[in-house]
Amino acid sequence: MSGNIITNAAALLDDAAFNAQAVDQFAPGSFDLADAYRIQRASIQRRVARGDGIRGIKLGFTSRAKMIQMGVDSLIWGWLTETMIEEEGGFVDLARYIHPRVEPEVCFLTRRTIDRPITALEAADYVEAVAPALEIIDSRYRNFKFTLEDVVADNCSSAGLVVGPWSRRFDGLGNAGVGVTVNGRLVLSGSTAAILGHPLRTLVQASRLLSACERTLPAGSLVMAGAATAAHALTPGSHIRCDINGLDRVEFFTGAAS
Ligand code: OOG
Ligand code: MG
Repeated sequence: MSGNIITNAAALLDDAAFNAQAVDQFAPGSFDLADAYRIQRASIQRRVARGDGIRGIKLGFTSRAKMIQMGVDSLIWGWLTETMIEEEGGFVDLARYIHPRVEPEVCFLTRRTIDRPITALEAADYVEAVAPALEIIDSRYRNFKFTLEDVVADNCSSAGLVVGPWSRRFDGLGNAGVGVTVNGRLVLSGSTAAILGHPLRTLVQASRLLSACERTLPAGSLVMAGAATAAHALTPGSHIRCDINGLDRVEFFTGAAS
């Protein structure tokens, strides 16, 4: 694919995110997966050029529930930046988003630079702390409709994240109950076991994906492990809370409809 097409697709998706305006998916076969990651990288570089900073990475489709909801069955990854971080316990302005959905996640804070493929046995050693988190995903494609290549180019629908209190309690993380309530009503429930069998395995996958594209992740980065359940559409005037057994809880509010 010519560099020009990559630059143009990156600009289109970056503008769509910046202006919270949906765009059509690309015509099937417009680009392959390798080019989709090039488009993703180029769109993130535009953010960075505006003064945004890289804070870590996210994994997507690490659970069957997510793969089934979105009809995509490969693990994907994208970048998390400073401006995506929403205040825990605060108000999230939905006007910043197109058609936001929320999903429960486990977030890791890394303790060492990930600069090579690591094994499952090593994974815990790379973690400084773990927190319950809520990811706000917001596909830039109309109707949240995309192919694997489309969603990768769109930085895996990354839009916002709310990270709860950090903890160093890792036992129980392999099979912890996960519940999301909206205005006190349970809307999503599952287990962290749904995330590749154990959320720590996402670090193994992340290390392989990073190595494959010759990138490293510095210590002190965030790694979002991917949702344990399907995602839930966000509406104004809501209190969203996620509880993960053995970890704390994480919550935020959406503002009133304007
Ligand atoms: C793509 C992002 C997937 C996850 O946790 O699996 C993801 C999407 O569903 O729009 O963030
Ligand atoms: Mg997610």
